[in-house]
Amino acid sequence: MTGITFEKTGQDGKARTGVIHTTRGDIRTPAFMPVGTAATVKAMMPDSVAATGADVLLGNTYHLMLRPTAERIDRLGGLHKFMNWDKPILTDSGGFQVMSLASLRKLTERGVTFKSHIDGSKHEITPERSMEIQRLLGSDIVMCFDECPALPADRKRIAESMELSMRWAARSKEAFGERPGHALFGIQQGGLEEDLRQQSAEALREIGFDGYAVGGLAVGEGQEAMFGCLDYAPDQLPEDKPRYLMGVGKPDDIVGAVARGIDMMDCVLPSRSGRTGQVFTRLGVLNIKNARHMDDPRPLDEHCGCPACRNYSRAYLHHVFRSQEIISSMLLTWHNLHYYQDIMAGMRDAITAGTFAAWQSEFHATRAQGDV
Ligand code: PRF
Ligand code: ZN
Repeated sequence: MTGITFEKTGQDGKARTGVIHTTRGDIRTPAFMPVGTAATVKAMMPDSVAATGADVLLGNTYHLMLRPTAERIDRLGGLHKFMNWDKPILTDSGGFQVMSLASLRKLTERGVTFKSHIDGSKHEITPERSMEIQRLLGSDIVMCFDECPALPADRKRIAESMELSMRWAARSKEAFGERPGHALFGIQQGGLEEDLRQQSAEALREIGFDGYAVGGLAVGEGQEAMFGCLDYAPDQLPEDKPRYLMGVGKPDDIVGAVARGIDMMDCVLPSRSGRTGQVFTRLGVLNIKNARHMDDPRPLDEHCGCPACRNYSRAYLHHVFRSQEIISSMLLTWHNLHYYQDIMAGMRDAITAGTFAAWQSEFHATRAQGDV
């Protein structure tokens, strides 16, 4: 009994729709999880994040262990209370962030030691420590501790890394123990090698998890290679459990992943882009910094119901971006997150209606018109 169950309610081709029931509420799938790395989705109040349609947030072991520390968050009543978000939280396990952010990293069978990117202090994460940190944070969905090589990498390196991640997956499961109401997800690795992905899937299935992630993609291989891998990787994972593609992606990556059987995704792109002036719309991407928006009375996207589009012109958004006003990050982040959630809702409805292929054609055709 984990208290977290996945109910598949529809399927159209390989695309699935359903609900993950948790003690903190339902997660409608396909689900996009906004990233709340440092116990905040930057520039957004929690109520606003929920208003965009997000059912679940992603938090990070790596950042929170360094600052303000997992022990402090635990003393203050856990991450949900600390950041005032009462819906589900999924936490990543730390290894991937150590590899991309920390310095003086040393990887051994035991785990990884590294120096903090914040103050240079020395730390260690092992599978056992990652499970302890995620328990102290109180996240609803806990990720196994894994290692993810950057691509391209040679087959030997990918195989050894995958095998290490599978030993760490077994240690993660052991250390996680029994936690009613909390779920543990395994993470498949194996690069772009179909047989290594299959071995990884079998190892994870043997251990047994509440959900299964596809890790090790969107690490430099490009969309075509990623889709090539997603043509088989989700099929290798259990059909009756949620499948989560980690760290993806652009709107067309997300649609392509769902078409291939993925149920959950997370990415900093909509929130980070909101702060750098990059805006995702139905017609494609625009940059609000561009001078052509200076006199434009139109909203970012005529069809969007977000506060930025209902109440403000491109001219205003251009002005506040150029003036480096804080409201610029707030409005653009809100719009981007709203747009991502609109895509997810559109896909869920289309899968339920059995019209996903038509929805996908329409999605691509609208964007191909250009001239955002
Ligand atoms: N493993 C973990 N977190 C991740 C990844 C991974 O492979 C990725 C790869 N895109 C993003 N975040 N634990
Ligand atoms: Zn909008």
